[in-house]
Parts: sequence; structure tokens; C-alpha cells
Amino acid sequence: MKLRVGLVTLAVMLAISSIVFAAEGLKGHSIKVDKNDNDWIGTPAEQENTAIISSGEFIWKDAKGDDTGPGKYTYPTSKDVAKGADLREFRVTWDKYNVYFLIKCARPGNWWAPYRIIGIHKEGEKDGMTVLGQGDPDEMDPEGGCFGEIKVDESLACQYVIGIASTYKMWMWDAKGKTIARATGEKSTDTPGFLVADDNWNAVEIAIPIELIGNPAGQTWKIVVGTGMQDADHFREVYEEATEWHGGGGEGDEDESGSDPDIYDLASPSMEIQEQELGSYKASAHAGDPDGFCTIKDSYVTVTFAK
Ligand SMILES: [Ca+2]
Ligand SMILES: [Ca+2]
Ligand SMILES: [Ca+2]
Repeated sequence: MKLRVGLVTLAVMLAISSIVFAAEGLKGHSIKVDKNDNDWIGTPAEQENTAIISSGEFIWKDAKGDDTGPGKYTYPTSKDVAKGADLREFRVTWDKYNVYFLIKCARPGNWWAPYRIIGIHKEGEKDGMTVLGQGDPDEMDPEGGCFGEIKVDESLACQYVIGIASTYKMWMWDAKGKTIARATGEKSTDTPGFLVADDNWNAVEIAIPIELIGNPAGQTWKIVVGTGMQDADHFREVYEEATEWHGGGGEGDEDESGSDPDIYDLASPSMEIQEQELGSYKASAHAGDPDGFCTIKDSYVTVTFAK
């Protein structure tokens, strides 16, 4: 009898502590952006397309092999860009100086092949960009945008968007699309602490100074994560038919590239939602016309930070 009462008490205590734990949010720990991801110590969930908090890290485990965009995307035929956009993991942690991200994908055919985007919506904030860091199509300057042809629903309007090209370049844009930080190498950055470095090509570690992105303590962030192939430091266009340097299954060709998103994979609750959202573009729209872009509404992860 005593034992049973003890067990019941223990169960009640565990239930209360897990509620308290969830309400407390992500506590986090420090990370070194040093070309080695062994300081990310949390364990992902068993199940795909599932988020978990483990050892002070938010961990999204994405499905394997869902890197087909709206459903039919294929990679270019050149082996350099024939893989590498299959998102596997997205992790978040933080300390009093930085917010840290880890994006892990399938290993690319070459170090320069992938491009990745992170869009951050802070719950409760209204001003934000819905066309994600698109940039000026007359310039096609990667400093100015990702040229991925994607937008998010008003409910996900982003205060910050981060674009990561290949293994060592990164830009950050604010709510108005202004470039506010750039890094072009592990030690080459215009903003102290704004750092990116890869581990074995397939994972990138990122540090964003709190001075730049804001203190997340007590906040909830909805984060959109997308992956594709890289071309001139922005997203590589997907065509209707695959060529040596362009994937297929989308719209257009080298003359008219189409309004389809250049995203192969999203951190999305299911492949069904991912395909529906990436497929929501207007095929008849001209390339670069935001009215024709697909809209992301439910493909994001939610991270609540401890106070
Ligand atoms: Ca590290
Ligand atoms: Ca994936
Ligand atoms: Ca996915």
C-alpha cells in the first residue's frame, strides 16, 4: 500500500514537473562555431517530422527522402549538384550572447552545392516580410536576397531572414529586407559573433548575436527552414526538365525560369503539407512576380525560450 501511494505520488510529481518543464521553455547552452558539430549533444526523436527538446536543444528531425519540393523535383544531372538538399535536422540553442542554429542535410555532391534559408517570426510581432528575402531581380545580388521565390502567410511574417550559401557564406535581412549582417568565411564577418561554419559539408553551425537578433528570453519564435541548391550564392533555379546544372519537375527553362519555388525540402509537419504549400504557386505568373509565389503557412517549427 505504501509503495502504491509512493508510486502515485511519484507519477503526479513527474506529471507536474513535465508541465513546468514545458512552460519553462528552452534553456540552452553555448556552442562553438568551429567546423565540428560534436558540441550539439541532444538526442533527436525516434520519429521523423517530430520536434523534441533534449539537453538544452530544440531538435527538429525531418523526414529522409522528402526532398522533392512540390512533389516531382529532381536534382540536376551533374554529380556536384545531384543531392544535398534533403533536410535531416534543424537545431536551436542559445546562451546570453547568441542564438545558435544547426542545419543538417544529406551530404552534397560538392561543398559549394547547397543553399538554406531560415525565416524567423517572433510571436506577437506584426511587422515583417512575407516575401522571404527575395532580393532585386534586376541585380541578382546574393547580398540582397535568396531569389528562392517563396512567401509566407501574414501569420508568419518574418522579422529576420537568414540565407546560407554553400559552407561558409551567410547574410541576414531585417523585416524590410535590408541586409544587416554578412559573413563570407569562418573568420570573415562584418559583425562580431555573426558566424557560420560547416562540419563535413552536410551540417552548418551558425551563431547570431543577440545584439543583432534580439534577446529571445521568454519569447516564442516560429521558424521556417527551407533547403535547395546554390547558384552564384543564391538559390539555384529549378526547370521543367532537368539539365546538367538545373533540377527538373518545376516550371520554365533557361529563358523563362518560372515562378516555382527553388526549395526542395521544408521543416514541415508532413510531406503532404510540404507538397501542398510548395505547390501553391501560380504556374502562369512571370518569374520573380511575388503574386505567383507559393505561400508557406503551416510548415514551420515553434521554439519557446526560457525566461
Ligand atoms: Ca561546434
Ligand atoms: Ca528531409
Ligand atoms: Ca521536410
